[in-house]
Amino acid sequence: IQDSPFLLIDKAMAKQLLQPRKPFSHKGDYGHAALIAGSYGMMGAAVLCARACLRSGVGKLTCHVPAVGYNILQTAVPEAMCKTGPVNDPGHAVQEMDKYDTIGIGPGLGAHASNIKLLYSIFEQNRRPMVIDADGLNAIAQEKGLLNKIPLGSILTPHPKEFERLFGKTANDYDRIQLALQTATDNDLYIVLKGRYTFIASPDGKGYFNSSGNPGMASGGTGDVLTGIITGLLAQKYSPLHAAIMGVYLHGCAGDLAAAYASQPSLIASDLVDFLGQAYQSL
Ligand code: NPW
Ligand code: AMP
Ligand code: MG
Repeated sequence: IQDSPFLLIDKAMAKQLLQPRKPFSHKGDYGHAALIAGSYGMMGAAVLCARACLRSGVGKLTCHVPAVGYNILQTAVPEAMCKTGPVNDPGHAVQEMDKYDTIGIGPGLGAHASNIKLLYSIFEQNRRPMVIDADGLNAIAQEKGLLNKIPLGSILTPHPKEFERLFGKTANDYDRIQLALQTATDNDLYIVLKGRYTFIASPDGKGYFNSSGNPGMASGGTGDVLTGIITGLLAQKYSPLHAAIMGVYLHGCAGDLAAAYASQPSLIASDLVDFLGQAYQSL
């Protein structure tokens, strides 16, 4: 077991990684994150992602949403700042993206052809590790040239279907894990392959299985919450590996606490945000 490249993410590991708040710190010490998320009909994904990012402990958050989502975001998440393009523009304003500590992109963006141009622009402006999820991943699957433009050390968070769109079909779970490890190593990326036991493939060839979480989390929006948490941790200067480990553990732990408080069937993605504080407290 000692030589196994696979490690288990449990409470002890998360506890070891936890960065306590410093008494004389201020919001500038906890990073400024940007989220590029949401579209007409999927502003819920942006709201969940933003609320999770804030609850993860980020110092400041700016959400880049389409103009149609401005009132929604500002009302649902008053703690976040908000940027939009011109009214009637369905896209996201993405100037000066180098001023943030990190960026999370993808939840609820929608399947627009313009996402490809959007990602090229972000990757040109920002070379720091960032988080890519959902329709951000789908855009890379469509335009494979984007893969080697992703900032090194970035974190990709596909569910199995998104993984398949990106890297192709595999015969079984074991092959998928091997492909994730190979891809992480070849491209210097972290791949968070989501599922019952979420697997993190690290570019050094190590793999990590998360132990927290439950099937109550098989419900719309829970992945958007994970993206917000990991983005917030990256902004707080957790290394990409530690942000991914801490993120998946806290996310699953919040799910377990929510299910214990009520039930698995009734669990909704907002509950994960609401129980994130208790997940931190449990460490
Ligand atoms: P099936 O057919 O259900 O069995 P998509 P999405 C499959 C936003 N959201 N294991 C699944 O299979 C997201 O952020 C907005 C195996 C189906 O074929 C995205 O931007 C919300 N297969 C956008 O919606 C709340 C699995 O993948 C396909 C799998 C689309 O994201 C919801 C579905 O995946 C949502 O988060 C698994 N574990 N999981 C909002 N409130 O605004 C999925 N599949 O087509 O990428 O759709 O994941 O819903
Ligand atoms: P997404 O499909 O992007 O909304 O992501 C779903 C999230 O819920 C991921 O973080 C999964 O790991 C988690 N999840 C989904 N189903 C289960 C399950 N059966 N057990 C534990 N976690 C799950
Ligand atoms: Mg998702």
